[in-house]
Amino acid sequence: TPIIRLEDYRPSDFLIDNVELDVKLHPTETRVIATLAMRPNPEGRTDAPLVLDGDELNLRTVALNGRTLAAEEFEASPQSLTIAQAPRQPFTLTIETEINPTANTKLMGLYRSSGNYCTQCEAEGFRRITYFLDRPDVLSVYTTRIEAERDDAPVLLGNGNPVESGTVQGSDRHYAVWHDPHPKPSYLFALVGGRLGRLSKSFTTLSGRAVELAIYVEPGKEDRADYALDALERSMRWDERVFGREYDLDVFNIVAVSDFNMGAMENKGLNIFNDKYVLASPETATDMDYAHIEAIIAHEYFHNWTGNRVTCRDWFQLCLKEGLTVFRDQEFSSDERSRPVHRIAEVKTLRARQFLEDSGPLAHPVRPSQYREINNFYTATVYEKGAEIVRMLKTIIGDEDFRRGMDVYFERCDGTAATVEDFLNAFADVTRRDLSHFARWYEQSGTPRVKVKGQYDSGAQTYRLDFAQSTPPTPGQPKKDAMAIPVALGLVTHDGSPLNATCDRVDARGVFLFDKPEDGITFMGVTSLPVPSLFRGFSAPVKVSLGLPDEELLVLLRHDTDAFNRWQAAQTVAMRLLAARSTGAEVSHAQIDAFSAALASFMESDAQKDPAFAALVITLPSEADIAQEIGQNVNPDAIHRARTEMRRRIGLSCANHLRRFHESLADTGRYSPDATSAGRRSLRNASLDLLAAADPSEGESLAVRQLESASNMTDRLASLSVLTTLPGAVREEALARFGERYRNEPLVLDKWFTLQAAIPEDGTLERVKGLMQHPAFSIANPNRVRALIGSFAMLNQVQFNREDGAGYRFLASVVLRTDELNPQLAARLLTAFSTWRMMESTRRSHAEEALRSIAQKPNLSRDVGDIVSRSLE
Ligand code: DPP
Ligand code: ZN
Repeated sequence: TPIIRLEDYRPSDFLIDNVELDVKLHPTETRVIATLAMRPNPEGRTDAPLVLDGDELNLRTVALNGRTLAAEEFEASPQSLTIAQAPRQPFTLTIETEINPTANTKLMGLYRSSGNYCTQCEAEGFRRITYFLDRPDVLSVYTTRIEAERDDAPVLLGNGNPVESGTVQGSDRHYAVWHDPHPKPSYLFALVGGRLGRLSKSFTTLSGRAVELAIYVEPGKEDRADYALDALERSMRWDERVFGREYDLDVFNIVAVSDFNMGAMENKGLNIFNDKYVLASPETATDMDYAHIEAIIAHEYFHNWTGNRVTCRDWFQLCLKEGLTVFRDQEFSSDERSRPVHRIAEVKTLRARQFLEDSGPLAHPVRPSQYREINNFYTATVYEKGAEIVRMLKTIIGDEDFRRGMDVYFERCDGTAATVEDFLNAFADVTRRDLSHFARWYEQSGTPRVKVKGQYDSGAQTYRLDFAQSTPPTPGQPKKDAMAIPVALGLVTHDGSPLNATCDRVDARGVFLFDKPEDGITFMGVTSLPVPSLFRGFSAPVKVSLGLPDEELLVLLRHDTDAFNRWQAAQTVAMRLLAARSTGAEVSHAQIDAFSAALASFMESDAQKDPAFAALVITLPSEADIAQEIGQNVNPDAIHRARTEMRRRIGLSCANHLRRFHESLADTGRYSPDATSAGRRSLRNASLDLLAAADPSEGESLAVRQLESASNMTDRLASLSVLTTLPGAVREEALARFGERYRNEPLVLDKWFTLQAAIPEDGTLERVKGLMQHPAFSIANPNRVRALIGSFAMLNQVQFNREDGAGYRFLASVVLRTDELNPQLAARLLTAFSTWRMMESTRRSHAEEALRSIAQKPNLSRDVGDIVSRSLE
């Protein structure tokens, strides 16, 4: 397959100013008539043929300025439509295609989900509806007429505002016409037709525009959309308040569908969501589900300005909208919830997904320079590291200049398809700073390592910090440059008393900009030996090594003013102990006891003040995190044993605190998804987990009692999760009853699939295969596949990475099967292999064999072909 390169970008030779679509919906023979008002692009080539993109299309007729073209006047295949002699002045092209939504299992373009019609066009799905210049720098005004059988699809939705609807004379069909006045790229097109329930609310924007907000769901589930609707309203207010951005249409519609490749999609005025990120009730959704719904509703809404009003020139600029919009949704969630707790959650995700990606064969820059399949670049690097870059920019230039730069960016780029350069230029102009060095964050892949050494001079009362940075090689980038790394830092005294130290290299906001391979800074007026608190709030996406002994790090847990670094200190000490234990290094009981004692004293003094934070502090790094820290010759069994043993030790030495939390934070019967209530539940359930590790029989009886009495899904699922760590009849019976109770709730059964797929025992692979036969499982539904197979491969370190290779062979077979139906889904599953090179040699060779067995198959999709070949490179 060809490689597409950023350096080869050139503007489109033609433009499409106006699009009129006439879509006659039919389960297997949908007719689409596209009338395109086109003209040559003044910035394009003057002699170029007109080449429109297609994908699996069936062309019926094509007409130029109203005249039907004869067969020799164009060239058509399912993949393209070429007119060699296109006019050099404005012209109208009318194209009729026929498509089969029922046969569309790729879930790209127009397809059916639970009997409803819906679309997904990002990145290149519009070309599966009609031939088009399917690239984000071609912006058009769309008018869409949708027609369907009234009984089959009573609800008909399109982008923009509704303009007309009615009955088709003499038939049982009806139609609706939608007009979107905002020029947009084709990837933001959407339509929906189906039988849907509706929940709505009126909203008035800051400047007084009346907007009707509506969420469409499976009929009967309207009451499960109220939290999403509330989150939408809060997002709209927040964007007005924090970024000065208002909504710009008369309606804002969200539709929840059950078959969806992504989380959600920001189509103009018509967001389409995976129902997992809309539907919630205390009985069916956990606190984490509520938090995700809030974040994703906000994310897609925020795209209206960062993505839609200002879109991307080409797909290399994906981070321009995604990184920025993730940053915006993170800020929203931080304002709506607890900022430090949310920051820790963000960083946990970043490390688990992006650092992992950056250290393996799929590492790529935030703005890639080449791709074979763009669907494979909707990654943690583009999204999460992309957001970290925006955050660093804000840290470096300060809040006020950041807001001014954003205003300039919106003002300059509104209505255009922009680039990362356009974005950075707005900030460079506002601050008169040269941001060219900072821009390297977009180009250079890999996670920088920062080594820090501290030295105290008690005579001079100075404290010196020496920094050195390096970035390991990544695919295509053997040599790395030094990055511009903002280090937010401070010094902490051993007893927590304040210190009036100063350093002229640290700005008023407490930030040192470390932008050379090596540098050092000196604090003056340091009256006692301090502990440095570095990268406060995780001010840069780097890995830090600082040779402080455990007891000094634990000073930070006690006394740092920065909550992130308090948590980080505990994690660092835990990680040292876990990595050492996992690799057979000597760890004294005294070391573990000292750590447990520090946790116990933290629980004593702090846990009640902020239970959500406390829950994070007492939760050990995951097995996958430990594997990443070890980085080579990984034995997942040894990691599992080490972590289980450490949980047991902490559970034993902190049992009294843990029991107290579990009792005092008990379910009140009145569920509220707010962050404070959720935090209490998370501490309660983290306590239960450690108690069960320390004393399985006590844990089992507590968990069974909680499972039976829980009044909400969070507590119920947490207790079932604890039970899955305790083999035996009680667990099996609890699982069976849960499965029976929720047999008609697919989203709840997904959680049940996930828990079972994650059981770290030898029988799990057979269990997973058995669950694939469960009536609720479907290989064609992405949520089901991710819940069962994805969880097995991504969460179950010991069983996916079985020493006999059976886990790898199983995943390979599912990938091949899925690839025939849904390549995007298959490629996503396949990324579970990205850790294979860090395994010990037996596992490594089994994994390589499994990957080669995939690579050898003929007719792989471009999605899977790309991931498998990069994984083996
Ligand atoms: N739907 C995906 C997102 O919002 C891609 N745009 O991130
Ligand atoms: Zn997005």
